[in-house]
Amino acid sequence: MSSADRAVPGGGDPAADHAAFRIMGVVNVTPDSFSDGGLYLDPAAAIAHGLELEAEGAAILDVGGESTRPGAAPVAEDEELRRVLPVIEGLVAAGCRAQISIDTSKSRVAARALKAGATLVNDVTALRGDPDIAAVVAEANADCCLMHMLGTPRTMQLDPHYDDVVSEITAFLEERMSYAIAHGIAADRILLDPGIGFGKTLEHNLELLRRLGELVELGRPVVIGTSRKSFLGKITGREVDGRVAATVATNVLAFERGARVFRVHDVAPVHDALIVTAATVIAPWTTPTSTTK
Ligand code: HH2
Repeated sequence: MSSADRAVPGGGDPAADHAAFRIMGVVNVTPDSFSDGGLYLDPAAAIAHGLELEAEGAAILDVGGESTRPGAAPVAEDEELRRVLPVIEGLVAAGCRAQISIDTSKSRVAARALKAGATLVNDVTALRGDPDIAAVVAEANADCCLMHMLGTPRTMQLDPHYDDVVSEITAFLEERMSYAIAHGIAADRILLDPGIGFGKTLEHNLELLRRLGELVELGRPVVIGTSRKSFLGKITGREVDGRVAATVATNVLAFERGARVFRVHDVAPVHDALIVTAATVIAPWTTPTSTTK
């Protein structure tokens, strides 16, 4: 089934569900990502995986060459480029219609990826990691996802503490948005992400999901990334490959609370769950064949 003929709210118009939500499918070109490390290191495998996620309903493909799992070692710039560029080029050459996102904190990787066809920079440091990255995003007039992280991937899970996790992250994202705008990035290009699992305990993650509406009030689309993460394993007792249902639950809940972009590994089940949720909570659902009785 192609992405164009999926059933969506609005009677079959794919634009309708993209207006309600956008799924960002994860394409990790890494040996060490926490749930799929090593599966798509070969560019051909990563490209095929990205196209499959697009066919399943991903509106965005997030291509990453450096793992951010707790304790992950940094990757050299050349190696990161070697991993991601052939994949972005291959997706473009294959006629991929999904927006291509580059998951990086390095300005040179972002610049080369944007030149190759990416139009979104997903920076888990929210433009704090590389002083030149904001200018690269601004220059390309690209979209930009600003994510909250406490510390670095090496240190973030060492006893994270907040007085009020939601108001502190809201203030952080507001400040990062001002920084981005001051560096020439248009406000309407910015996406905001609380960074589930990045320097947060299980309770912090749940509190963020519960009070997501406070982040939505910042006025930019909120991105949520719960996919297969360890807090879901702590609650369900399941290993990474058994966390799809838990991932679906958190994404449905986040949608209902106002999130609009969903970064996931398992696109098909999340897409089905969100079209049903969107049909229920947003648009009146009418099927193309429905009759009025
Ligand atoms: N989570 C991960 C990586 N990048 N970007 C955003 N905006 N939001 C997230 O929640 C997020 C992210 C971690 O997931 P994954 O890419 O599967 O793992 P790894 O970092 O180990 O490659």
